[in-house]
Amino acid sequence: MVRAAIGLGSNLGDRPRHIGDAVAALAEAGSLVRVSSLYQTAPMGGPKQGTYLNAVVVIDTDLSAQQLLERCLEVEQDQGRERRERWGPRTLDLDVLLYGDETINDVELSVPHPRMTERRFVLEPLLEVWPDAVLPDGTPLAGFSAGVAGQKVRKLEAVVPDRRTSLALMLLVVAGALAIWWIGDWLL
Ligand code: GSY
Repeated sequence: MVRAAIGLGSNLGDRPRHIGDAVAALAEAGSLVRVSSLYQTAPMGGPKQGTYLNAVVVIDTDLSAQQLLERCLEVEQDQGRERRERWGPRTLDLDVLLYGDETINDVELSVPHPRMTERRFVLEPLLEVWPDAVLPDGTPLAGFSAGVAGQKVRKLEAVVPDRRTSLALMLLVVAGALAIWWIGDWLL
């Protein structure tokens, strides 16, 4: 069993859905350890294009690195990704960022992902869910955060009201319904 980190990105179509569906599909490639929040991020490189949503998942998997890459490509294809332009907009992009402490330099797969330390849209969600992640030579990834701090990234907080707010909203709805009923009754 190997612990791996996968980066997810989408800037076309229903972005939260593409990311959510990909997380569900990746859960079947091993056992999900953590899923980061969604991050709204400014596009880096390529032509002028829309804002990305990015996230990172950490999984424990029995798949080899090559099998994991193939699984990622299948998930991208399943979600209708068209590879049109290098660095261009995409419905879904999955990158194997880390695969245990392995360094892989194949034609199709480079791990650790060669540009991960330069990209806040990768580092920030990764460190949220795996704060002590390290490169294969033991260098802590947290050490690269300061260098990417100028890049625009916004963590999207889940909009779940706390108990007091939920109660207040419920009371408001009940009071509104009673008021409508009472006014209706009075008018007739
Ligand atoms: O490498 C992934 C695709 N990609 C992204 C991305 O996922 N997020 C942001 N913010 N910019 C990007 N540029 C490319 S290419």
